[in-house]
Amino acid sequence: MAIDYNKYLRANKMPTLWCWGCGDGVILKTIIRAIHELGWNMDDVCIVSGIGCSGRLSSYVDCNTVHTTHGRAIAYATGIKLANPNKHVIVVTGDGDGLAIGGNHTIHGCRRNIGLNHILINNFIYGLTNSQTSPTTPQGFWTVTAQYGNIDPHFDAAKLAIAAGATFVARESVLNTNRLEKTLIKGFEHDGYSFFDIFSNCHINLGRKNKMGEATKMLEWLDSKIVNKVKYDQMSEEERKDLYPTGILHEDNSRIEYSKAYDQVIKAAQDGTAIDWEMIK
Ligand SMILES: Cc1ncc(C[n+]2csc(CCOP(=O)(O)OP(=O)(O)O)c2C)c(N)n1
Repeated sequence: MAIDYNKYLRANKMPTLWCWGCGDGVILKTIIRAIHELGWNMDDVCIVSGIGCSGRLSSYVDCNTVHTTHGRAIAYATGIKLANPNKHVIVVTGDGDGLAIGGNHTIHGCRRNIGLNHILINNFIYGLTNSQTSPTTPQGFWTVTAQYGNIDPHFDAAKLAIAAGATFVARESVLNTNRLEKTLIKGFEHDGYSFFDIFSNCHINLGRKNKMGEATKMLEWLDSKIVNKVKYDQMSEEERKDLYPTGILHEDNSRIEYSKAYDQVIKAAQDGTAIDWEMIK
């Protein structure tokens, strides 16, 4: 049955402030589809976001929402999850928000394995502030802060999340929303830190300033950068160069979710119950 999106969106915030065709809108719609499919009660959902075009996303959804400060969304979300361990907490950040100014928070959220669903909208640029270099900007690209072309090597956000300890790590793009929806559902159901590196288009502040004059050119560029993990795994090192695998890249169900471990600390403080280190380690 068709989804009644009005049930999920704040009518008084429409239309969105995003540029026409921005991937943020595609991701917003897909998050709603995933929540709908899971049958979550919106009173049990909290969406926390930082600052950036991506940060606007929380304002558009009719549930508990917090539009926080730049780079600090994970810190707010951690507090919300610890106080409400049974709620579904979704965090939305940009690549600048979640990997530059907020990079530390992302690393330590992953390390703790706290049950957050971290959607990193990776558009390879600081979009809101008009094209400054971000940690994922490809080398050679023009940005306001790299007028001769960006020389900085870029971060692989998914590899970073895996190395830091996230127990569900996936990469998808706005080009395939069916896959994106399925992956979001799997990650939302995961009990631990779920990290989604979602490749998105910013055809206005990245594409058209980098010889991709039409919006579709930026989508074609995105398409040329990704390959399904199954195919990627069969490729040689040489063939993999400059390509990113998509799909679920890492899943580990062996570690305790952080708010469950924290619950033991609360009990220890309240009535002296000994912490079960077997469970925690
Ligand atoms: C502490 C602080 N530093 C800088 C800014 C300015 N600022 C706002 S958004 C932003 C970057 C946004 O880029 P990104 O996180 O990649 O998100 P996008 O807009 O591309 O979605 C910056 C630097 C700010 N609001 N607060």
